[in-house]
Amino acid sequence: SINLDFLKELGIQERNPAFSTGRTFATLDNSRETRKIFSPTDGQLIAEVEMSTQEDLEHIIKVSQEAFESWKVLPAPKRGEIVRQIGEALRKYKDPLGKLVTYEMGKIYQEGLGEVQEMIDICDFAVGQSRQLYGLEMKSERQDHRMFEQWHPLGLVGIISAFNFPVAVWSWNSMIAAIGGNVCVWKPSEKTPLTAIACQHILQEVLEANDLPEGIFSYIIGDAEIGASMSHDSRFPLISATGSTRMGKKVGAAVGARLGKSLLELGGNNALIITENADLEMAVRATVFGAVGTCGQRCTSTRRLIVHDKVYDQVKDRLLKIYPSLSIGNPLDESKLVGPLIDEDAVTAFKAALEKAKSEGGNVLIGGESFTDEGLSNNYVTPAIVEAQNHFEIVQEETFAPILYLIKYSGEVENAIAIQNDVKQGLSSAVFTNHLLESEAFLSSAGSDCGIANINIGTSGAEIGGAFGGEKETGGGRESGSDSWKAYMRRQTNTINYGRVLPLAQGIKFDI
Ligand code: UN1
Repeated sequence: SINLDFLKELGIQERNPAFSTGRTFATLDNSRETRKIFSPTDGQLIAEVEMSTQEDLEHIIKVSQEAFESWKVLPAPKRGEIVRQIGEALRKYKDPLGKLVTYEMGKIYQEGLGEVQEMIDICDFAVGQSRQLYGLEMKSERQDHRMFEQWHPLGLVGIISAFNFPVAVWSWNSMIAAIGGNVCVWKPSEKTPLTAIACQHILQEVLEANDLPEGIFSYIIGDAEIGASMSHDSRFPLISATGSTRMGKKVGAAVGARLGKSLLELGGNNALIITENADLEMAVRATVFGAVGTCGQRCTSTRRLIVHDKVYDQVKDRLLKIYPSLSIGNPLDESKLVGPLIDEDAVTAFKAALEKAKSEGGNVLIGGESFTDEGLSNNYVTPAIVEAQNHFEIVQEETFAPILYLIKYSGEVENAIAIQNDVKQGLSSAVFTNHLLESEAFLSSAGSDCGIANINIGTSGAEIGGAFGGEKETGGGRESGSDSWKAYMRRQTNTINYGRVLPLAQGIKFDI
């Protein structure tokens, strides 16, 4: 049995409050519905959370609206200073928070730590960004006129996050939104509420030390109905949602119906291409991390491997040697590389996908079984490799599990790119090649149609400094680095006449 002291260190109790507006947490209330959170690692009950009601949401919105009035006028670099302190606090709690990510979500501890590192990195990034919320200056066509643009905060930003990156994706959104002067309401996945509550305890320290008002950072534990209420509510000018395409279509439609803004980070169906000019050893390593890392539950996970026929057998043999040696087991045990799926439904979906692949003519080469060992939950599986065709219905879908579809191509790299692009999703993509013409073709406007396109790097594991997101059914949103901050701001164009006459644009004469 493992030492659960990290739960206490992070403020997790047996029963946890339904929401918090920052420093203040809702008082526990026995009349509330609760949800029991079991660890996917060992099946043990970790804790219970109370579920929020519509009235709670209403309360949080009111408090957030009030907080926005003071937060938006605080100079951006001062907001950056708060985020700097949050980054420091996260450094302090990196180990316990990484452990909780692992215990509640099931990714291996190295990846749990990596996720907290992404949070720390985005804090550092946001601190710098807080002094760089640049607008452009344009040259006016009129004499003695100055024209420029400014970026102002939007207001309440609703953040709906997924179980697979339970804390990092929230931090990408909230830290960037916060330096821009917005206030954030976070609805974490109901599968992983404890990591959100732990983050709130970490924030609480910083909010208290700086005597900040309630409502700058809130969380609300709720089901899909709470998410839907947020999406329909025009008091949220922006909803940022991460999850399945099915969920994103609902959120996008609800927000769109009120002409609000949505930032959508949805499913991927990411391919890695191995050309005849690839360093095969590197390509295989990247493939394995991409396909089985996080047990295939990243939106950037490698789902399709498109291999040139000249090296196909070699790649296949190599993968079939490596897969049986992958150590599966408790992700807190640092000798393991593959942890569990999030829950038993995910195991069922994994097996159903493999059945569907077989029925469409796919050939399961390895894996696809449940994996059991003493002290483990029922959520462990052996990662699968399936020889398949790109047009299979199941290959066209994102199954959030470690299934790698092996697809053969021949001839030029353009043929592989055509296969890669022939899915509805457009998040991440990669090619392994040491041939300049192939890599340039892949990155050209006729190449990969994804938001992320890598050369000699796998599909997953993006750095926070770039804009993260994808095209087509991935939803089009961009989060994290580059100029993603603009999504959390409204642009205002300003023209100032410092002359003594009133010339009209376009040379229009209008003498009264
Ligand atoms: C996700 O799976 O939702 O690029 C985010 C990656 C990570 C983020 C994944 N940095 O794989």
